[in-house]
Amino acid sequence: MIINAQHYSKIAVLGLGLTGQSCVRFLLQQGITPTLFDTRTAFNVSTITEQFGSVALNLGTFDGVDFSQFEILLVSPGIAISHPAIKAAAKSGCLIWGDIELFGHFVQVPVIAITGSNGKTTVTTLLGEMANQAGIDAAIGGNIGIPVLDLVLDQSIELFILELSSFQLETTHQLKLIAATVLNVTDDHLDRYDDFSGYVAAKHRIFELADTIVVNRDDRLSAPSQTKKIISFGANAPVGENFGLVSGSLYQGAEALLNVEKLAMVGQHNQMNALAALALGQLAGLPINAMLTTLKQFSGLAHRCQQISEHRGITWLNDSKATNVGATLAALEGLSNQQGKLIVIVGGDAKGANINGLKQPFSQYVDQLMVIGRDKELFVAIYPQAIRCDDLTQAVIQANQLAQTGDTVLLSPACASLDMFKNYIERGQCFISAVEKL
Ligand code: UMA
Ligand code: ADP
Repeated sequence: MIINAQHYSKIAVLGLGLTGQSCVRFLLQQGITPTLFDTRTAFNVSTITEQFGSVALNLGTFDGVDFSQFEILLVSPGIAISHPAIKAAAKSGCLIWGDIELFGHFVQVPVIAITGSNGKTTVTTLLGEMANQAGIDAAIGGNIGIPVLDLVLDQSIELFILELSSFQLETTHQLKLIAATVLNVTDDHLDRYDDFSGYVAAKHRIFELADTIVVNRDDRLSAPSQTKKIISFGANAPVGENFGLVSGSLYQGAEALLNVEKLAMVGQHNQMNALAALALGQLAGLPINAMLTTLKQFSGLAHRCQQISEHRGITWLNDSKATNVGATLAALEGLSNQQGKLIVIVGGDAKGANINGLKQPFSQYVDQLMVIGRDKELFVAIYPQAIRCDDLTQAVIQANQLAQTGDTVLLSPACASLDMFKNYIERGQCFISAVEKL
């Protein structure tokens, strides 16, 4: 049954971050005045009143709040829908939606969506560049930091490319996607899910929404269990219409597309990202030449395995966006052939993840491990010779004392930054400025 958002007027917006504020803006444009809720008592109310005037605003815990008077709860991704008050509202018939679901009720052009534990932002941005190179007015949005409701009414947009998180997928039910991918699945956000299977199930919700799924052949958790049209990518020879890697070149079926030396991005994980973007782009009808031109130009994004300096002949790499084990593994594997010692800085908020998957790669690739942050002892447990540091700046100073010409120092924390920084960007900038001060 298609439920049309335009039939509803009693709507509550839960959470007043980027998403919540975009929901309020959009609803007011539609002539609907929502009731607003945020659990934070220290919330700066003026950010809301200055934009929206006197809208009903409730701050503080949701415990004991009766949401059943509303027809729709628009829940922000930072709020767990397992909260008892939200569950009770759902039980009494209230619809639990996110901004992505509401977007789905209004969007009128094709939509592609990208999820996965790592590579979402890279693939979303890359695909957006490919579309624009092909002369298509494409917009990127979603978890990448651009709320989709701020874009949906823009008549000039011909194609939407959305990065979706597991949190956003939990509250999305009827969005229609021409194509979607789960790039890969490794442990993440286990502070929000009961276990790994809960996280995987949230990611897999994307399969219900899409006509065609782009599957990673090297990760069985990226494949749907239901019958679906599939195009695959992987680090081996492809058959049929699928994408793959043969003797150092990107291929579709038997056709060589591009030697990986010509890719502006580096690392095998980025070769996989390139293949995923090619598959999605082809499903959106993008011409291959425009996509290959983009791959030769797009050198990746800041804070992702980015070389920042060669101070004293030491290579300093900023991979602050490595907020989980899978991303740090990709960085270590990408550096496996480098000459000289490898010094790695890890630690922060592990979000409840099991980090044991790093034990073997640490012993294989890493010459010295420096640990910081709240969960540093988890890393000491799997690598007892790790050096404990008070903070990132101290870790940089100590790494500099240990490193010599030809060595590499990599910040790839395998953890969220929130125990020490506002976000991964602030952490990356702290690393860059500590290196600059050496
Ligand atoms: N919060 C409360 N009480 C509330 C509402 C929020 O304490 O009532 C807290 C949350 O626990 C969280 C913070 O406030 O710590 C922000 O939550 P939010 O839902 O208000 O977040 P937004 O500002 O709306 O940003 C969200 C995404 N944030 C999250 O999923 C936590 C942004 O992804 C996304 O860019 C934005 O919507 C636009 O779509 C950020 C993120 O960290 C980058 N995503 C996670 C990730 O990539 O790993 C999933
Ligand atoms: P996301 O948006 O999913 O967090 P990003 O593109 O921002 O993904 O990259 C986050 C981290 O994951 C970076 O450390 C990056 O080097 C790493 N990464 C990017 N693509 C992949 C991939 N396909 N597999 C594993 N790690 C990846």
